[in-house]
Amino acid sequence: MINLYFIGSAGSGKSSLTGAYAGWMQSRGYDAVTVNLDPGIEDVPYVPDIDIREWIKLKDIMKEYGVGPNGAQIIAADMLALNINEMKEVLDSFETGHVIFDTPGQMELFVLRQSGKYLIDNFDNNNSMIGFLYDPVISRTPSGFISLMLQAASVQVRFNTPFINILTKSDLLEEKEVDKIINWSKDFMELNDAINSEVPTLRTQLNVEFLSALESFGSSHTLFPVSSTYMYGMEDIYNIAQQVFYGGEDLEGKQMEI
Ligand SMILES: Nc1nc2c(ncn2[C@@H]2O[C@H](COP(=O)(O)OP(=O)(O)OP(=O)(O)O)[C@@H](O)[C@H]2O)c(=O)[nH]1
Ligand SMILES: [Mg+2]
Repeated sequence: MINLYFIGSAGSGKSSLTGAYAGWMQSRGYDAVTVNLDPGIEDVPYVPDIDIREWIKLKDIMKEYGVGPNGAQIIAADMLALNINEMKEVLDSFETGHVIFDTPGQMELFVLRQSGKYLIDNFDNNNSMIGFLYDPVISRTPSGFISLMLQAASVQVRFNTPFINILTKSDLLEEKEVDKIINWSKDFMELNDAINSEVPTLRTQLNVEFLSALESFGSSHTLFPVSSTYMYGMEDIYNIAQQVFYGGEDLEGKQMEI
């Protein structure tokens, strides 16, 4: 079983991608289960098979603890850990090959507080993978792009699982802009030139060594452009997951054939 967690800054497209990717998988005849881990979500762009709101509701927490929405999010994040066993039981009943997790909007609550890590570890860390989402609007400038790289690195340090970097909503960018961003992810000299022309004063602080440290840190930073609206790039996510866990053999595809 592969557990894929979509993690990214608020509004980066996690919920839409969860729905789009699950839909793509189902259209190919692959089995996939979706899990909503965001207790504050209101309009879910898919029908979650498992939904944290069955156990935790943000509005109830606000009432019970007399806190606002932000305080309630923190309490909800900590409460997540208490419901893991029950969620796991429901999940086991699906007997599925793929589980797609939509994580909460406030990324740091899932990434930094103990319960996110506890959840990933308990849902089988050996088969977990993180899809880190790069917001296209932030990725447009070299400084924004580097900030997201740093964020991705901090998520990787925290969870230490295989990683795929995804440029979401790429339909919002022009094709040449997408190419430029993908190039930055592959060629650090280009990114270095770009940041130096954007912010010349950074030349001394944020130099080639800094970028190459980031480069050597991750196995790969290559970004894969996707669009949940136009349903493209889904195959890349699937192929990477197959490669990471089954060495490139499409085992699930084979099972389908049998
Ligand atoms: N054009 C375009 N818009 C998209 C795409 N994916 C998501 N969006 C839009 O981006 C906004 C945020 O998408 P969500 O999927 O809710 O993002 P999220 O990361 O789950 O947001 P939070 O959970 O609130 O942090 C919504 O208005 C979506 O309609 C895409 O591929 N293309
Ligand atoms: Mg969401």
